[in-house]
Amino acid sequence: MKKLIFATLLASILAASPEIQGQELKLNDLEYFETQGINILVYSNMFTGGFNDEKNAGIELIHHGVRTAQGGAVRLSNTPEQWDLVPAIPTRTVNRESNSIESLQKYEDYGFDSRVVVTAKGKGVEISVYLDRPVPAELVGKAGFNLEFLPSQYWGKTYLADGRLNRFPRYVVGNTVTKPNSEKIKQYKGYITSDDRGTGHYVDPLPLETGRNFILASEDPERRVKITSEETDLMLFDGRILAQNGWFVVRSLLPSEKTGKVLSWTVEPHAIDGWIREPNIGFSQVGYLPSQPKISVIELDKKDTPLETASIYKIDEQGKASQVFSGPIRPWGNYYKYHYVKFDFTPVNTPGIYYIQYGDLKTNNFIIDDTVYDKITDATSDIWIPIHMNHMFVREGYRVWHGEPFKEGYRQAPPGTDHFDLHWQGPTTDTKYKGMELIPGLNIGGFFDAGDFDIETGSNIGVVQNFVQTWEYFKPLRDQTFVSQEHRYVDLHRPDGTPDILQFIEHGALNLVAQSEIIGHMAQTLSNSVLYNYHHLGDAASLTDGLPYNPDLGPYEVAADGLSSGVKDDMWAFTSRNPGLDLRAATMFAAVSRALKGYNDDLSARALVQSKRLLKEATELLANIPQDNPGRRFGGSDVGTYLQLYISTGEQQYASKFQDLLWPALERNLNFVILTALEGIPHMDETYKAKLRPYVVKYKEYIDGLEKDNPYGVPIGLGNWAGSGAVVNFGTTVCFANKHFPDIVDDSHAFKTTNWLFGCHPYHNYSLVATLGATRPKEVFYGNNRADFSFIPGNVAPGILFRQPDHFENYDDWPFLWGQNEGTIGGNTSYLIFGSAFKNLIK
Ligand SMILES: [Ca+2]
Ligand SMILES: [Ca+2]
Ligand SMILES: [Ca+2]
Repeated sequence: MKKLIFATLLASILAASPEIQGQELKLNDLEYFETQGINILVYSNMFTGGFNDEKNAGIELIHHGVRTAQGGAVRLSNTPEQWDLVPAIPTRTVNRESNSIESLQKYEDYGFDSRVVVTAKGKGVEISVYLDRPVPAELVGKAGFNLEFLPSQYWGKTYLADGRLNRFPRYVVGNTVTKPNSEKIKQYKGYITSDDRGTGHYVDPLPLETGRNFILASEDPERRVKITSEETDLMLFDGRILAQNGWFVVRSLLPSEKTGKVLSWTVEPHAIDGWIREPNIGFSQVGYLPSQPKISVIELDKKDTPLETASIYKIDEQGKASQVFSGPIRPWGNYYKYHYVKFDFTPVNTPGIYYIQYGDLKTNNFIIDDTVYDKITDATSDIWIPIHMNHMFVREGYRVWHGEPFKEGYRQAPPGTDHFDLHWQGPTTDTKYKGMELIPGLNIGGFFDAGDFDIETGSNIGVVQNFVQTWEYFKPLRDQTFVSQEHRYVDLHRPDGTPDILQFIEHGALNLVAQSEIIGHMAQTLSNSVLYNYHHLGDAASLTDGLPYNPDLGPYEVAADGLSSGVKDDMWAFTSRNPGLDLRAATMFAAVSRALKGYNDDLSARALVQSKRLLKEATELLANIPQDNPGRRFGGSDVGTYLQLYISTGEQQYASKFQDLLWPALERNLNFVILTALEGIPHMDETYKAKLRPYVVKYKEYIDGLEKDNPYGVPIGLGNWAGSGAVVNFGTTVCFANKHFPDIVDDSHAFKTTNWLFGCHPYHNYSLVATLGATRPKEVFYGNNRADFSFIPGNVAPGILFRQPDHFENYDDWPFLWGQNEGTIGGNTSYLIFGSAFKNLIK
């Protein structure tokens, strides 16, 4: 009876509420369709072309706070991959009268134009495709309209196709056919993403279902979407058949020989009545020092009403929780999509286990103790970095992370090569080697770039410089890794009597010295020659067959002596000379020479020889570059290069050059250059430090300005690669500024960086570092084990990615967006410096 009264009461409330009746999608001021719980974006984010289809563009759906669909566009295949063609979208017109957004989509290779119009229609949108001329004959049966759904948000859930019951598969299992390559739509720049094993056929997935009415996830009100199509069949495909980063694709083919409105879908995402996004309570998952500032930033739905107070509970040894602190919630304001408030619990300073209670929500536990930061770099230095040692066999306990990669070495990249990872080989080789000739001796040392397996020379130079800096500033003697260059063997968690960081310096230097000695200057990169092994997921040692390519053999043939093969999979050295890069290498070699003296005297001496030679040659080459071409003048070298040259050589000319470049650079770009300026202090005289002081004062104004810019007080990047790197750099700068100018920059600002990295940031509150110290680190990263939805400990994710026009995001159930989840050797060694400087600061 009681229940009945309640239900009647509820019904009358519902009937009276205009909120609940008015769930129609509206075109808002930011030019997307919106109702509470639903955002439909129409080309707010474009296909960039750099890496083609990054699964980050097109018509997108943000459904109850999660971006669950993207890629809505006219496409030429069932389940497009990263290197499949994407349409150019030169125009996007917002029409407020008709509540619609219209775009022109062009495939220039085929002279094929279409118009996609998205119109708000009740609780959903109508998506229509218009053609002025029929689909070109070669694209009939290929051109269609696609919309892609995020597998991790739909697997395990049901879908209905014209009433037929189905379930989205957790792992890809589906049917395919093969078709002659002549029928395949060419890929970006003619590259081919798969190895057809000489069959001349490509794989084409078949649909899981076909129908006119689809309902996705009937049982889940947060994910339910209804899609209906009037004239054309809807097909559902599983994009993971061709590529592990594929999505579920809903698709209709465009009809042949028709013009006008040729396709019309209605897409209705369900909106939960009165839905309000759960607050995201940001705090440090690694914990806090008793004495440090402790401020939680709470991210709220703009429709949410902030509470007056929040509390801290302490958990005792019997597991009993009791409230030990309550404090006011203070407003900060709106920042993009959400509203932010802060909760300061600095007075809580007794070591122990705690959680935050905000209304009904309680966070997971965190620790307050003097030791919380002691281990923040251990996973990075003990695990992530050694796993990324190239040309080595890497073991950990029972597990082999990878065998010895690239035993066949590297070949000279042919002149005039334009590469898929944004490298190129100029019109000449700039070496004594001919295109495709083996360059012996390069398969030694070096670090994998990131989630891929190439050696980016510029990045490796920076990495070795980072290691030397860490060594010279902080002298970490930590030894948890066994490294045998003789056996090309690495074993984690096995001390061998040598500080690991010296072994990392040596390992990086072995490759870079080899480049300089053998090629005569620095290569741009040592990278893949074929696209199907560039996207390799798995053991790096199986990326190539380990045998040198022999043109006398047929495809896939192995020589009778077993020493060569007809597989054209060998890696290439891209060798176009860049004197700016050589200059950076010269400074790094000088630093290496200092660091390795007494540990590896031979390599130390060789590094010094290369340093002097490259310095002389690069200086001459740079002098001959026309002065009216300032962009080319430094070509990768920078202010810091001249500081390092001065530190290494003691020659006054480099100190002068450093200062000549430094002061104008500080005027132009204070925030980026000031760290280099601070690093110069121990090597310059007192007047230098005095001259630098006003810039540090200006930097302090910048730090204060960040407090007004965003609720987290750190520099937040809005680019296509999220901004942890800039936050790490900010933290390192604060540590160095505090060291030299403690009266201007106090140490409390450094905690903004640890807070951000360890969980106090938008979208969720997980630690962005795959580290052992956090209660709740992120669970998936874009490492080379990403297909296993896993991570490599110590990785720092780029983190919180901005999507136009107002959405911050970091998927923790989908590793495949590199701009959110990939860690790089450059970024992770920068984190090593920050962590070391930070631990030094709090000592
Ligand atoms: Ca790379
Ligand atoms: Ca060691
Ligand atoms: Ca090979």
